[in-house]
Amino acid sequence: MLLILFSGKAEKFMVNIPELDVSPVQGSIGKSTTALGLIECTFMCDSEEFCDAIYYNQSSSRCTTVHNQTDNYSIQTELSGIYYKTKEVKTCLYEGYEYAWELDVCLKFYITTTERLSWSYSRTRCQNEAGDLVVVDSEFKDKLFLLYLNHIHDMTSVQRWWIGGSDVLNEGQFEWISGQNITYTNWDPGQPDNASNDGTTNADCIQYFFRTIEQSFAWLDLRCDSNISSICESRAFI
Ligand SMILES: [Ca+2]
Ligand SMILES: [Ca+2]
Repeated sequence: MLLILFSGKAEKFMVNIPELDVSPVQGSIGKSTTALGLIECTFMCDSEEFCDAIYYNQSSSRCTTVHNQTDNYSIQTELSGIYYKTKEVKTCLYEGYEYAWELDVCLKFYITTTERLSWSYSRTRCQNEAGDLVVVDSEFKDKLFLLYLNHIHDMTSVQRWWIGGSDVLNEGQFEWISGQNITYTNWDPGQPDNASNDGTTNADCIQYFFRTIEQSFAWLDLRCDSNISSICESRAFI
């Protein structure tokens, strides 16, 4: 959704997906190459203007992107370690939201200085746009956000992002705003510590924070009244 780095002309015909045990599909192969995982494979598709679907073979790590695919499969299937996912296009109702086909949600990244707000004000703004702060409840979603945020960081140097989790209700008991317990986590080592990096306590809200040594984002707890960037998610429409 964020990258248009590659564009190519694609022709329609029946193709076999290399190394994958799937029937020929209508379309043409964009790339067929090694990817580190399913996320990297979906990101490869993002970077291709005409990509409509990916096939990812977990055992061989081969990612194949397909252009102009017309066959209509379900959103995601897993067949003996082979993942298939279509790059659907849906509409987002509110301005500035973009459809993330990998997650089937609309996302908006509030980036600029004037857009930086406290956790609760950021949350209210998302709710006014028929959504809420993003809930990062799976490794897939987290890894995808790490790629998005690293990409945005390269362009804007934004280092902090509110997401929809806190221990406001019960100190030490972090939960998502959806009410789900937090099971998957990506805490930076030593976090959460109920402290912010200015030495103050009562850090109750979860942020993605850019770690300069690792050059990647992880979760930290931070005071909820800190004004930082935020990520909203809302339902997509067909
Ligand atoms: Ca806390
Ligand atoms: Ca902390």
